[in-house]
Amino acid sequence: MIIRIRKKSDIPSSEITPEDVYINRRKFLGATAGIGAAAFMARGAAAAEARVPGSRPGIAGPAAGRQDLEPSSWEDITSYNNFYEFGLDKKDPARNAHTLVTRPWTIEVDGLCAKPGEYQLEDFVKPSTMEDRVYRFRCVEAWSMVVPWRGFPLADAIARAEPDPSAKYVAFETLWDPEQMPERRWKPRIGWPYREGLRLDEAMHPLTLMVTGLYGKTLPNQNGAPLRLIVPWKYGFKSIKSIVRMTFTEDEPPTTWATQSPGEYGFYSNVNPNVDHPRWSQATERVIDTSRLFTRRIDTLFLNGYADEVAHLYAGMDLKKFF
Ligand SMILES: Nc1nc2c(c(=O)[nH]1)N[C@H]1C(S)=C(S)[C@@H](COP(=O)(O)O)O[C@H]1N2
Ligand SMILES: [Mo]
Repeated sequence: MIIRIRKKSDIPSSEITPEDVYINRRKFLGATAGIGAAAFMARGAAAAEARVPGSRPGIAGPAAGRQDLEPSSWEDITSYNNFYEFGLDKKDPARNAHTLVTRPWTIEVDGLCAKPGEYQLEDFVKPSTMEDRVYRFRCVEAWSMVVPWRGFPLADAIARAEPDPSAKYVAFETLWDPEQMPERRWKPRIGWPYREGLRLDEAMHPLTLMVTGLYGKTLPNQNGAPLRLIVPWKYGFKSIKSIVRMTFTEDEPPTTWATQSPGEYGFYSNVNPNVDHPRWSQATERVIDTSRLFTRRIDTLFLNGYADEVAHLYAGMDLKKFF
């Protein structure tokens, strides 16, 4: 993965939040602290419409292990992205991903399952199971955000496909269409399409989400519209965007970054402050918040703060070996 270090002088003035917006945002957050995501949802669409870009709507909820962290702003979440198909700079996806055509959208389900087939997005996504969840998000490049996603448990989609008992993993693929995606010069370096995978028990865990929205709104293209994965205890690159295929396999499937650089990126990619990347420490993370003048660093938590929920999945495994 390419690490770019941005100098303070590179921050455009448009990223600096005016003081009055900032103060109102804090007031609003203070007033809504302690209100859960369910209560937020009950307030309905009127509140959702009242949001202005750059403000942080009053979504409060458990960002596991880190209740002190506020959700990152809409602005930060949608303008500081990794989506290499649309360029390598953090600002490129927001600039370029408007060319991605997200309707109609087909998801192919295949491999070891009783109900393979091609699903239209509308059939794949069941609105009745949609939830808002505020999750910590930790990139392997040692930066982090807190994101209010909207989505449904991946377990629901897996159950509908009825995987065979021999299926042990599920693999995902991103759309690869050079006509819509400008990053063609990477073709020889990265074996497109972008691929990811999970062990089936990780995929079935209730924290694992298929995401279609952000802050209660439709997912912007740069964040992986119309359908992306979120696995909150793993490094961000596991959370594959713009998914067109889901395949059940018996063997561990090849994944983009582990294929690209096996010494640096493993299949598991669990957030782990005790296992450093060969080129940098994973013990701390930089909080992305362009409304602040100074960089804030916080300690990285084992399994990104979700250890109580997911550590049992790795019982008896050497996480230095299976990184
Ligand atoms: N198809 C695809 N999915 C991807 C990536 C990518 O380059 N292509 N980048 C990954 C990485 S490294 C991260 S950190 C997250 C970023 O998600 P975000 O832009 O919504 O924060 O997407 C992941 N999913
Ligand atoms: Mo990442």
